Amino acid sequence: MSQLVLVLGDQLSASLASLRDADPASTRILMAEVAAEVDYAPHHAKKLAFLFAAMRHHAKALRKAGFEVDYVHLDDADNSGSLSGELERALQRHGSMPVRITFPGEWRVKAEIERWAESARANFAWVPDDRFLCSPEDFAEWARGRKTLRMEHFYRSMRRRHDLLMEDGEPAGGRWNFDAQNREPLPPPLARPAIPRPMQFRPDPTTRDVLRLIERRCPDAFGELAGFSFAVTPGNAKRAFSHFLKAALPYFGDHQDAMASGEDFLFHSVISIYLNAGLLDPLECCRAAEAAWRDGAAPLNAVEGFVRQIIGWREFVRGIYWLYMPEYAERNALEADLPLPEFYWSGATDMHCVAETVAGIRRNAYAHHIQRLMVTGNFALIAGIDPKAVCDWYLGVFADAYEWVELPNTLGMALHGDNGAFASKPYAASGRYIDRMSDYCEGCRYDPSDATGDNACPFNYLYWDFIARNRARFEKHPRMAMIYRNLARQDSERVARMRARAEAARRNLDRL
Ligand code: FAD
Ligand code: DLZ
Ligand code: SF4
Repeated sequence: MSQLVLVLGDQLSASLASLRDADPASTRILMAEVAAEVDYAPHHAKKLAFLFAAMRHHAKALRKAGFEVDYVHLDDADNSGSLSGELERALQRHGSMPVRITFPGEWRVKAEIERWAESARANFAWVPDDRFLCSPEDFAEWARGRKTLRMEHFYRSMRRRHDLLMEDGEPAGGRWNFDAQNREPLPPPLARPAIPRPMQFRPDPTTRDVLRLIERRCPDAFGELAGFSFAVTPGNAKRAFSHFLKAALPYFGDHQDAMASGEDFLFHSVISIYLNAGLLDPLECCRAAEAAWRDGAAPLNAVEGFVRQIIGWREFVRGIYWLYMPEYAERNALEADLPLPEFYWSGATDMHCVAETVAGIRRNAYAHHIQRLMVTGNFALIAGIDPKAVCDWYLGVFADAYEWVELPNTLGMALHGDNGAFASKPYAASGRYIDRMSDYCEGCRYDPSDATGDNACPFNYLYWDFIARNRARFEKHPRMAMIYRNLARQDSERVARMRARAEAARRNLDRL
């Protein structure tokens, strides 16, 4: 053999850069289920099951393509427990040879492997991960000299570069962004389009082996393993995506920011889990969505919104991650320090919006964007929860979470803990926002229109307390001036009552 290629758990793409031109006759592949990767975050049982089942299916496909694959199972007796340990063992088994790995998605993994390569004096090289449309180097070039990094500017350059939704050099429909049309709450049940379910897949014998492994080895893992129905092969992931194109994309735009009780997915694609592990290709998904618009099967506001999330936000947050890591993960600009309430795990809170969101996450290892941003994220922001604890939770509980995408979204977008590296102002909101965008408040013991009474919605007094608490930071911010004028207009006794309520609540958030 002339080279060893380690394929990581989120590198399950048929055309992975490190393997694209590799000769199966002279390439040995290593894939390893290891305890260190299971334990570095409080992983949801369905995330572990998804990843290991997809890894095992991918190993089979690679063998079918002619490669020798060393596949290390989590419960193999001599499993070393870490990726670097498995690299070491593989070289001992097969003798010294060059090691190639596609660039990883997490700083932690990069640092571990580089440490190993140095201490083992390995002949080692990273191969750029070209499954992303913008490399960290290109992003750094784009960012150089800019006073502010805004997704919208980046997104426009990506639309042009990849000729997506463009007509004669101009954005299709004459506008770059149709977000203003994408904020419709859901109409009442009889007046709304039927809400489809994401496509589900029955576990095959390989996946059933993994489900038994997770039950046995990770009995205390967060979340429900029962009902596992994710796709674990590229073919099935494509089927799930085609189903989304037909059944949900036409409504994706209008109701992108809506939330509803009992509706875990609404019109979202639920493809991040597949994109991030490599089962789907981002550009192919965008081209397919564009084709749906050109064929008249989906409106432009839906397709533009979808494409923006993928070539805009997804690429942009990865650029931010590699631009600022490793210092980025240490930021805590708002000096938030409260522990994460227990109800983030159990869902046991009277706040119906939070209880519904956490119950959905426990079931599915998934919540859609507005639940992540405006319910669990917003609560953590206005209550002042320690960003490290919040980020750890987000990294574990979502099946699509890898640090390159989780960290900028949580620390930056939701918690403003990066001091606004890319978000112009904090996404803080009171219960009125949640009431406008959902039906959660109808089933809640708290009252979204009350901020001081016995049944006052905690989001209301925590919101105003957050605004008052951070006055020195945000008062001069042009986009927050109206909020501070609003605070100044309020009766000072009312503000004092809200702040006292918030202070009491912040002493024991689990009472809410
Ligand atoms: P859709 O709503 O159907 O969107 C289509 C695709 O666009 C998604 O699959 C995703 O690939 C991409 N996308 C949309 N928004 C974003 C975004 N803000 N950043 C990056 N990609 C985006 N996404 C992850 O993939 N992994 C995470 O760990 C993650 N953590 C998040 C944490 C917080 C606090 C917030 C606010 C958002 C987070 N997101 C994360 C972004 C977003 O919420 C998810 O990508 C989305 O909910 C996935 O569901 P979907 O596939 O149904 O997305
Ligand atoms: C998330 C995860 C888990 C749970 N387990 C493994 C594993 O056993 N082996 C592996 O190669 N990768 C795993 N991963 C993904 C990595 O932790 C990490 O997020 C990515 O490799 C970063 O690119
Ligand atoms: Fe959430 Fe407040 Fe509405 Fe209850 S009243 S669901 S706590 S926003």
